[in-house]
Amino acid sequence: MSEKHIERSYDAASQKMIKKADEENIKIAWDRYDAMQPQCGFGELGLCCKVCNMGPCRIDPFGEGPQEGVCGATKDTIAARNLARMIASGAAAHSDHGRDIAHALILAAKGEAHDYHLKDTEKLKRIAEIYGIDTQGKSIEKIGEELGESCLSEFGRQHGELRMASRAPAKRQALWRKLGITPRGIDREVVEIMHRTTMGVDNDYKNIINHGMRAALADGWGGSMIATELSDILFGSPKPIRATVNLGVLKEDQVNIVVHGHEPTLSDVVREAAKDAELLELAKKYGAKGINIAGMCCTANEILMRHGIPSAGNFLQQELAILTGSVELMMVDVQCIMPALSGVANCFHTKLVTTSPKCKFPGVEHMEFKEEKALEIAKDIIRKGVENYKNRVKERVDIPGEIKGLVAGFTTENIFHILGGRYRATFRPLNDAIISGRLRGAAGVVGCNNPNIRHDWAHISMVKELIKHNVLVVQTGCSAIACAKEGLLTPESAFEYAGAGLQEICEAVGIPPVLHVGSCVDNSRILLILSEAIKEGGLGEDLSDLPVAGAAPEWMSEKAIAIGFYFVASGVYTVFGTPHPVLGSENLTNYITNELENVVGGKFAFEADPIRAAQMMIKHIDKKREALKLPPLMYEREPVRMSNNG
Ligand code: SF4
Ligand code: MSK
Repeated sequence: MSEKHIERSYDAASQKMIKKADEENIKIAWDRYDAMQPQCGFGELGLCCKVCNMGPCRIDPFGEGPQEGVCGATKDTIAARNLARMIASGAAAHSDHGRDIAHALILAAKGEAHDYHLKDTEKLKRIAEIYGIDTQGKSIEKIGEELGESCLSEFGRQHGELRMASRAPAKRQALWRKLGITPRGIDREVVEIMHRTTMGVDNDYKNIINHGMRAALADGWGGSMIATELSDILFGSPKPIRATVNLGVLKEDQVNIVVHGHEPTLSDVVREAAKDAELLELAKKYGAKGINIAGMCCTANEILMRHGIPSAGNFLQQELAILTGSVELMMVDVQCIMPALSGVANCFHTKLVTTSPKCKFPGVEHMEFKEEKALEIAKDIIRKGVENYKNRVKERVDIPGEIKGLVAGFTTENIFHILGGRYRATFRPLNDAIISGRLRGAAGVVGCNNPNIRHDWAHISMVKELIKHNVLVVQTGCSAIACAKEGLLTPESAFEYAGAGLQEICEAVGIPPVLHVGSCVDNSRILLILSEAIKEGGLGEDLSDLPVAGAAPEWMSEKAIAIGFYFVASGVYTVFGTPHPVLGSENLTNYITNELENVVGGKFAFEADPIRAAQMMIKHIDKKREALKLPPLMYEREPVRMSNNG
């Protein structure tokens, strides 16, 4: 393996496929990234504006050229507007996902989508209560329909407050009200960003960002939370489940179908359809031993968490999966789907199929998904994959052997049960572990991959450093998949990597030191875990009192910016690997990385070195422990190193 391939990814399976791409002269994300160098400095610093036709305008970062746009906008205004628009896009993406799930729930409840059933009826009633729905004497279907409609109305709500935001601690809600950033309607806050940031409206960078936080909160405590909760109701709440991850989950002797994107609506039935006797028979006819469904990105996380369907990898592995030469069909829905996929698929026999009216590619077959005919459409898609097996070129098949086991499927509710034991569901043992100093605190490590950082390396290095210092880690998205590939998402990994206190807890309760809580919208689960910890008592009154921190070490998506802002606006210190595009404005940079702490209790930091970033998070956790007057940590020594079988 050459230096170049090793430098690009930490993951051995990916290195092999990157090498193969090189040998076959197939351009993939890293090559396109290199070809893009040097990237636009104005864009990187947030100093380019094209919101009106007097522009585009750019501010000279060296102070020698123009310092104002044609309209007079300063670097502070321009950079803040650009950042706020990133929040708007990210919040829109998550929330539109939530809207689609609400729509699917209504169809299922009305009996118009026969392939779906309301699976978690207990949660249905609990969430219905939050929406003030009287459940007495009503059928499950009626409650489901009313809840779906109530959630849908949250998107267009014009007055009042989002109902889900009432789940935050009282002190936090009061602060949001005082600051005027309690989210009203989900769509409303996103639209208002677009209004404020158009030419000639909001020129005060702080005012722009404060509204950005409101829209981000509408995502985390609104659209994303609706997506998570209604998915649990419709597809079943996850439970801890063992599964496998990495390109090695693809099978040499089976039809491989990869489901990629974000939404669980189609992938959940694809999994069902793959068991169809007629399709299995057809696969045999073509010489395949079966039909293998594997996930990619967050669609993978959705079906991994609920059904243990293997994950072929994370964001930067989508092209690499096709490069194995073993994928008959890749089916995509929405978000994080590289436009380059069609070109790479054309180099192999792989069929790419789009399924959402929101996501089409020129020249790529579109098989539109409709909830009303979910299973039928899923079978049609699989059939296409099965029929494509005969076109597989055996000599080009090259599946890296790397594969790891993991435990996924943790949620706010089941952590509650696991910790409290069988008879008394409670967060008490978690709070007590932190209060007594056995656990230092907790961290959420989430987000994407980005060719500007060695693939997976930052996630894995950061998480190892955190657990070594007795910080319990919760993860979502591509970050969770990265750490799963390193074996960190198994209970056994505690013995190898965790500090002594965390090790004790993992051993006593049988959990991994790194908990996979789902897809990107499931970051809302982390908000609720934090809220439950406050409710349990002994760790302060507000989320900003908790000894916790967040991070997105390899972020690339606008959605990561929205997530970052809803954590910061909820009071959480959050470290990003590479900076937001704001460094061209010293004022804006100072506002979000410094002053914001006095406003909302949380703030951002930017640090590319994952170990240093982890240490910054640990320092912050220790600062919070001190403020809570918690006793010193029980274990400051290095972790006990034991082999997996010892
Ligand atoms: Fe230039 Fe102002 Fe128009 Fe932006 S809004 S493009 S800074 S004139
Ligand atoms: S899929 S948003 S690359 S985490 Fe959610 Fe991964 Fe980031 Fe997409």
